[in-house]
Amino acid sequence: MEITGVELRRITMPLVAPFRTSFGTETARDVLLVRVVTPGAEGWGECVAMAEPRYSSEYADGAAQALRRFLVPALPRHADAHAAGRAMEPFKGHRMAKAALETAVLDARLRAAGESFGSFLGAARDRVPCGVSVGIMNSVPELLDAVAGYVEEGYVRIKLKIEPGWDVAPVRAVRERFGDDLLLQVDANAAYRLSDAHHLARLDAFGLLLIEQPLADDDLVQHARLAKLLRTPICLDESIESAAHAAAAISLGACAIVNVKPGRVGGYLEARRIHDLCRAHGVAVWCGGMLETGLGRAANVALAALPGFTLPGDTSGSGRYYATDITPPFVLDGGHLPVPTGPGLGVEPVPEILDEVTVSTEWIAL
Ligand code: NPQ
Ligand code: MG
Repeated sequence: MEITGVELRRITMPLVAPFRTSFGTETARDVLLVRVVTPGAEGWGECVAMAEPRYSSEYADGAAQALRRFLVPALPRHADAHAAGRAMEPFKGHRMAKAALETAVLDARLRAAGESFGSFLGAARDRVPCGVSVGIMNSVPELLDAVAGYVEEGYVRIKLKIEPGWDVAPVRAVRERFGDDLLLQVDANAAYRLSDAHHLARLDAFGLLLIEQPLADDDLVQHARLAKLLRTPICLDESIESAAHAAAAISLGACAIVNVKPGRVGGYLEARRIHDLCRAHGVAVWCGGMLETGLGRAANVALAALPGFTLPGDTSGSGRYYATDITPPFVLDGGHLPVPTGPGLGVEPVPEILDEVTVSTEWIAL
């Protein structure tokens, strides 16, 4: 497959409501899109880096610079996704930037071949159950209203964002209001210390599916210590940037569950390796979310259909974040999203909508 060039496109998407986590409040999503152009087809990749390096060290402007300066120029003119991955390997880090380019190459290739992402990755089902991530709110009544709305929409699992000062009380309130059958989990985005173990153990009373990334990104050893002090299973997100990290976390006993985000680990190929590794070790995985547009969402839904994804993901409907998505929207049906079946991602941006949200474009000839 001959790649003639790569377009970097910046878009800004307003969020339907502010989304607050332990690392900050977002009101709009600043997204970098990568479009790979070949004579037969074009392919899209969505870079999940935030505008500011708060979730991880990557950020959208930095990812764009890594792409234009190093990653795109390293692409062979004739490349499939594996070759693209190999060509980018000499450059350290910048996994979200690499993931976007690899995804765009893979999408172009699959569209040309008429094969879907789901088929390529090894999807085992045609729809996936969906959870939703609920931000930190100003009050418990406000939170209960938000959760009630999502339960009403059919979400099969609720994830509450927590931080010190917003943990036991909101979890207790949601349990009391919605009962013990609601699938419920929490995500701290690295906001606690090991010295908070006694406090976090109070969450054990609420039958949570898991607690996600309670401690610092770079501290597998302390997560292993914490795991011994909690009954709630630990799930790692920020800590796992590769299959090697996942292997280390599993052998240390740092987690019982892994949140797989293709952007965080450098792409869908590495995400699939983590899935395979975890499955072989009996470690459950689920697909995380980074407020993707329909492009990133399509690929995530395909990934979430792999057999080892045994827990509902943060693969919410488009409407969870955006009033108008750049693709035809993903809409929940009985708590599930359908795995796209068309070639490649199976969805395309709507040109007029894409134009409306575009802030800049840049063409890099190969
Ligand atoms: C998580 N996502 O699992 C992340 C964190 C996150 C759905 O909870 C802008 C861009 C804002 C990416 C806020 C969910 C974000 C973001 C939170 C990612 O930890
Ligand atoms: Mg998380």
